[in-house]
Amino acid sequence: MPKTFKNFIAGQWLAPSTGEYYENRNPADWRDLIGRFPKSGPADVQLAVASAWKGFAAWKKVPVPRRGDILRRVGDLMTQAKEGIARTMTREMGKVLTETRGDVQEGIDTAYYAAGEGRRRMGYTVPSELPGKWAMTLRRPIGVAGIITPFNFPMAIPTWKIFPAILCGNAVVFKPSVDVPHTGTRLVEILLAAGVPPEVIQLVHGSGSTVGTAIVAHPRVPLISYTGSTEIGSQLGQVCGRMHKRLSLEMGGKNAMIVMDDADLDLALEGVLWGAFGTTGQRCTATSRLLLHRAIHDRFLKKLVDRVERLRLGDGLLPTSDVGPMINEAALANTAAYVAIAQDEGAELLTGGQRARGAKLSHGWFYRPTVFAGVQPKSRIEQEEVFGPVLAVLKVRTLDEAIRVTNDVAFGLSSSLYSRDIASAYRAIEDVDCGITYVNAPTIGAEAHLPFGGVKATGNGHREGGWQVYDFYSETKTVYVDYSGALQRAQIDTQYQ
Ligand code: UN1
Repeated sequence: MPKTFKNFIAGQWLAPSTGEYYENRNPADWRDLIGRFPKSGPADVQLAVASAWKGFAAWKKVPVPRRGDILRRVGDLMTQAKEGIARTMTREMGKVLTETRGDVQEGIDTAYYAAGEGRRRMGYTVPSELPGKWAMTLRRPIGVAGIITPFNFPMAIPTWKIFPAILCGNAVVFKPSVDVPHTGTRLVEILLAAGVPPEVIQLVHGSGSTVGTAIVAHPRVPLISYTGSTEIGSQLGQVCGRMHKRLSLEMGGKNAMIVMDDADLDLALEGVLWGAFGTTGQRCTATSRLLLHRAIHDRFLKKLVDRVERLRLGDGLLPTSDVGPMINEAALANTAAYVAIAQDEGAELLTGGQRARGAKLSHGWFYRPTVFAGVQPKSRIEQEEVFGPVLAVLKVRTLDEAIRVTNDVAFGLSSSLYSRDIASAYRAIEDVDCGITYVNAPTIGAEAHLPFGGVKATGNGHREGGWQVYDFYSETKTVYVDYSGALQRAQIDTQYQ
């Protein structure tokens, strides 16, 4: 009998007000039913928000280093549970075990970073322009944060948001993707076991259109952090703009890897395989365009296709699998639609381009890793995010042209250059319009203690990771203390006679 899961609201595991549930199934074999999860409604969000404010009232008084201690315990518990969580994640999300282990590790790193930040929540003190007066800043929590996360990093991305939110003293209403509710549940269990007070974290399962919308539109959720599609992000931007909410958006990418003629080609080959087909291409940072210098174009492509054809598709829990399934039927259909678009546009299909079938694959959402060559700048397959295992290859003549093509898309998340020439490397670092540039590494591989995010249609100016994210989850208060005993007027009484 599959388990029926609950929300965590108002300090208890609660059935949804709707009484409705949905089935969560393994994308590698949909006959494997993981459990039934709540299809919550607006009333559940209402209760969660009210409870979170109660949690906030007490939590904001807890000294920040103490909050950090709890996050350290969160990291310890995640370390102990790492293998189990990774298996849970692969079963519900599909990516291979080595990747889900990395995903949990990113959560652990984020927890320990947050623990350290507990002793470093910095304001600053500067001299005032007037005598007998002090000028300084401090950071204050904001209230309740609504956190809405995608399926592709079921542990890492929620931790990027939840850990800094609670370290800063906020309470959280968390809605994980409907595709990965089990991993979201494991995370909340760990937070509670580590000592996060029950009303500081609320877990509300359900769809973006119902639960996500209710969180974003709730007048008492002043802070929203969302990772997902650019289309939904723009809608959230409108609502949050109208309601004066603080909003952090992390959205699409169309990340390019440039391989110059002086590159270490074997290294670049390993890089593109990992960048394009890791997580079955379902990363915002996935390498989805490959820009090959014409001098190495043909020979690189030949090797690439050979290697892509040898990637082994299969259940991510098996050590023999290199690439897991896609997340669901809609994702697979979307990828197939883009393959058709690319073919209509005249791109040359070198390998893949169809659903993978076979004894062990026919009950899962497997799509063959796909490579298109002869892709034209400005074509849809070159411009639009696929979020699947599809790589578009373009031929370029110069670094200038490569940088121009790299930049000529709506998005600006990640980028990569393979070259042995230091001047080329610095050109790319300076001129590529993206939030992240890798030199001699693929477009993926962000680390928890560095800022993560993009420019243009990828984001709205915020960063996750590093210390920058702590600014998003707190307000600055500026404090002036005048102990001179006299009225001193700034800008006016500043002249010494
Ligand atoms: C994403 O691409 O959706 O950079 C997030 C990486 C990960 C995070 C990626 N650490 O590969």
